[in-house]
Amino acid sequence: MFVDKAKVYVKGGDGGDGLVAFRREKYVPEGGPGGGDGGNGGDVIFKVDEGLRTLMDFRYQRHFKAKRGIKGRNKTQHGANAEDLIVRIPPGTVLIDDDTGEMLADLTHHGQQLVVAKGGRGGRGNTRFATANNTAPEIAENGEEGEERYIVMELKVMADVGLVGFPSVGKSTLLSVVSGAKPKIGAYHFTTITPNLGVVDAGDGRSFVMADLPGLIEGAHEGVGLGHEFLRHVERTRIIIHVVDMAGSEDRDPYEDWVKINDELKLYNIDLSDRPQIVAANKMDMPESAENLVSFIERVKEVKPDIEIMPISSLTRQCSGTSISCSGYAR
Ligand SMILES: Nc1nc2c(ncn2[C@@H]2O[C@H](COP(=O)(O)OP(=O)(O)OP(=O)(O)O)[C@@H](O)[C@H]2O)c(=O)[nH]1
Ligand SMILES: [Mg+2]
Repeated sequence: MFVDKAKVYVKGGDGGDGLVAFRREKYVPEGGPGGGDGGNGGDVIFKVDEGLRTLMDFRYQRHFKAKRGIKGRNKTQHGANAEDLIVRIPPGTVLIDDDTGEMLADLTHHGQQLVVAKGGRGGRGNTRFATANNTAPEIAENGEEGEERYIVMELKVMADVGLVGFPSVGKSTLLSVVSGAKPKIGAYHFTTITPNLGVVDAGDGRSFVMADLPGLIEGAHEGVGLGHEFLRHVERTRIIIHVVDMAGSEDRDPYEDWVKINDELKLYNIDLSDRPQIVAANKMDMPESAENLVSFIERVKEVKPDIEIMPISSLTRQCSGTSISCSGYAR
């Protein structure tokens, strides 16, 4: 399963306590204060590792605590600082503070990192409290507590191409034809509930990643259906393949479908309206599709004259286009 969301608890290490101690040396009857400072607690750091692709590991391990600093020692020796705890995360992970909902970071590049919970400072030993009036202080500080919080992690699929469209228009079927992926295909809506990724071989030695996304419906930008959950994946794709059911199943009008989905994309994020888009006019094997296609092309071209419309049937694996999008399909 493709896990793309997780909630974890992080806690920086507590600082080590400062020490109250006095020097006890031969021939020095009244040794001064000698308690050292505690060491700092470790930070919890999230760091991007490009070798990771999912948040799967975070389903099993959800608590990340860095070690505490070592206590101060006598003879004014500092306790050691604790090591930071480095947690590896996949590229494309957005980190959100669960309490405030504040987005902390959007980590995309290998090696990028963020301190998600700072370790506490070590407490000062009694040596530091000595003054002219009080040369033998009996006080020392405790180490500060490490920061703690819950963090929501969201992985945005990093794919070159994203398949968008209403439910049941054939997005998963398309992915299964052009890549080795085996997504679930069903005649009912919302068959796909988490994104599926497939690698498409372009035939010239190059390949790209295609993401089959769950179906969108009207109001998705406000969270209707499975709304936001999926739209955020679309944001990360370089090209959108907009799959439209040309048969107009369930009394739908292919042109209206196309307009509605584009509206949802735009309302969610205005930038998505400029994202390159190819229309896959699917289900061309159905009897009513040919006629629908003619008026569809006419109406779409009025709005977007340059858009590429590719008539296909994922069922019979036929494609009447000429570009590489037809690989895997008979012409
Ligand atoms: N006739 C015909 N049926 C198709 C074609 N492509 C897909 N289907 C059928 O349409 C139905 C939905 O296909 P899916 O690929 O699951 O559709 P989807 O867009 O991924 O649907 P969701 O995951 O629910 O959003 C299935 O019954 C498919 O067999 C096609 O080209 N022609
Ligand atoms: Mg699907």
